[in-house]
Amino acid sequence: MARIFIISNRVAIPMAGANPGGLEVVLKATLKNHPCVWLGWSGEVNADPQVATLKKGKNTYIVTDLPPEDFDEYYNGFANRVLWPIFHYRLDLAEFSRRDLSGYLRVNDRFADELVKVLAPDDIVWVHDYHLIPLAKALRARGLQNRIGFFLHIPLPPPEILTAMPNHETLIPSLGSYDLVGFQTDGDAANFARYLAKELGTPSHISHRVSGGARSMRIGTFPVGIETRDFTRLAGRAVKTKFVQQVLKSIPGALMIGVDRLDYSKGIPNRLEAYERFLIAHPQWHDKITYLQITPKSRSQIKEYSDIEQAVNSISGRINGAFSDAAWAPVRYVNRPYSRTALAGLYRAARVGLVTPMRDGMNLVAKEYVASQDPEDPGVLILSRFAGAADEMRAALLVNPYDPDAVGAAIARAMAMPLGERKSRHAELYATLLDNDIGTWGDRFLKVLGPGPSGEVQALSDFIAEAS
Ligand code: GDG
Repeated sequence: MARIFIISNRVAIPMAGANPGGLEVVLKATLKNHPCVWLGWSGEVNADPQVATLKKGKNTYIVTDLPPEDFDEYYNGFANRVLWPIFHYRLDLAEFSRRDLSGYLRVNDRFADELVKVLAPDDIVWVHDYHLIPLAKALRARGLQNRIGFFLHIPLPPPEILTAMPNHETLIPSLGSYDLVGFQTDGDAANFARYLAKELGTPSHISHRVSGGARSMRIGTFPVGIETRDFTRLAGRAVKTKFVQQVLKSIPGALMIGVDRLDYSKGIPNRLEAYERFLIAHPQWHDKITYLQITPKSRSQIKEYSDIEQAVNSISGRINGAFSDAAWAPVRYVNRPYSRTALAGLYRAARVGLVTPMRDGMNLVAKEYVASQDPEDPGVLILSRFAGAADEMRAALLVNPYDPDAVGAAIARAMAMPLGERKSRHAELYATLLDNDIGTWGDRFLKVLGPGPSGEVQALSDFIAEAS
């Protein structure tokens, strides 16, 4: 039986009692339904890097350490200081260095070297995210003819932005070495198609030859979802826990919640400013709303991430300084992670879910918030139009995160929304989530990647036509 090789920057090795990470949740059905080998970085930085192999059930996990220079140049450098900001439309934050690019290519080569040792000819390879764009090219250079797919979890910007990235001419076309490249939204896929048409002349240039026949890359849209029904059940149980009840007892009035990694793409400072505008414009809501922002730290070694931390501390301090009284503070800003159960319970308890990234591939928090609600008394989702999730979640209050007055007005609207409207919006959103449950996402991608014709992938020319 063909194995599925999953390749990603980090590997979520299952351990008893551990909280499943984002990628593990997304890949859960694939890991359950197929024998898989998951290969990636162990998370350890080690001058003498070790490779470890671990078996759990029918799945195998292969993790490699990174030496310090690879960690700096590949992870902190090219992946998170160049690709992450540029793919989130933030050219102003990109810090390019040739050294980082060569570290990035070196780690991709390192992963390719590990893979060729273990891949059999009929294994299927599924590569995840921006850390590993040139991996298929590295594998093809080593003579591999397996089917190889790539899924980008983050947005892909238009060619007008992408072409400002030094060395885009070699990096982006290297995606042509994959058999299938998947995106979160049609807009991302269209941006890629436009890039290829503009930079490479005609779509046919993306075909490439491998010995034994012609192969051409296809592109498709595969929006990531969540385990909707499981999450609803979890939230229903979790809201009754002592922890969630204590949180609710400790605040006067309604709870509004935001949950994001501390990242500039998530728009936390803009969101706090919008809340400040709401508090100024609607004094009647003072001490009737508490905004809980849960924000685990991430990538702390990168300067832009410590800058955002300071900005969020300072704005939340300013709001609390200006509006608090002895019995009420308008903002609770928490810098630590919580368990998935605790989050599910808090989502369910929250009257408003505030999800306003400046740019986001999908945003699973928006989907988790909706899945958590009690259908008889649901809360209201306020969602940025620049999150991939906005394509599907049209019944949310869609907002422009660059317009704090409009986001402030949406908070007021959500707080005052009558039960009937809350229920009908929630029913529509929930039906959308059920339509695109994560249980089928991996199999859909693999079916399209697998041999044989498939009607699910649009022709490149369709995307170009849509984009123009
Ligand atoms: C990338 C793309 C795309 C958050 N805090 C805690 C915690 N979380 C969980 C959330 C959610 C996940 O982390 C975050 O997912 P997002 O989708 O919101 O964002 P990224 O991490 O940026 O993910 C994104 C995603 O990939 C999937 O393709 O949607 O656009 O950027 O599940 O609940 N989980 C726990 N404690 C926390 O404190 N346990």
